[in-house]
Amino acid sequence: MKLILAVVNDDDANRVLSVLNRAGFGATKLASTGGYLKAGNTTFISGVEDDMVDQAIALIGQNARKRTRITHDTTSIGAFNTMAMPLEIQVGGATVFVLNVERFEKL
Ligand code: 2BA
Repeated sequence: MKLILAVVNDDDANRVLSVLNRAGFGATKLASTGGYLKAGNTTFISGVEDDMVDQAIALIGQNARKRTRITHDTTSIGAFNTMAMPLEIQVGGATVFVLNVERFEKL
């Protein structure tokens, strides 16, 4: 068994959860915050059998869109001045980790 951790945009979270559930995958939805943008996102935890991992990842990928965000990076000018420079970054569709599960119990 594997544990999938998938970080997706909040706007895609309900659609991702629906397709996972419809396909028979159990999932837990957690509210999370991206460390870089410091904006809300959603992290799914899903325990899946080894031979189902690719299907779960495909469903997540098909339902999580890439987005462009503008952030403001602070740049130093000389010793004292700083100014916020607009910076375009691409976020998502999904950041996915797959971990081995040593033991799985429902008690
Ligand atoms: P954030 O950390 O808020 O990152 C949002 C987007 O900002 C990232 O999109 C990436 O395009 C950009 N970014 C992140 N760190 C950067 C940096 N040091 N310099 C320049 N740009 C940077 P994604 O890569 O699609 O990541 C989306 C979210 O997935 C992240 O939100 C974070 O919550 C999670 N994530 C991404 N990589 C991760 C990792 N290695 N470990 C844990 N969580 C991760």
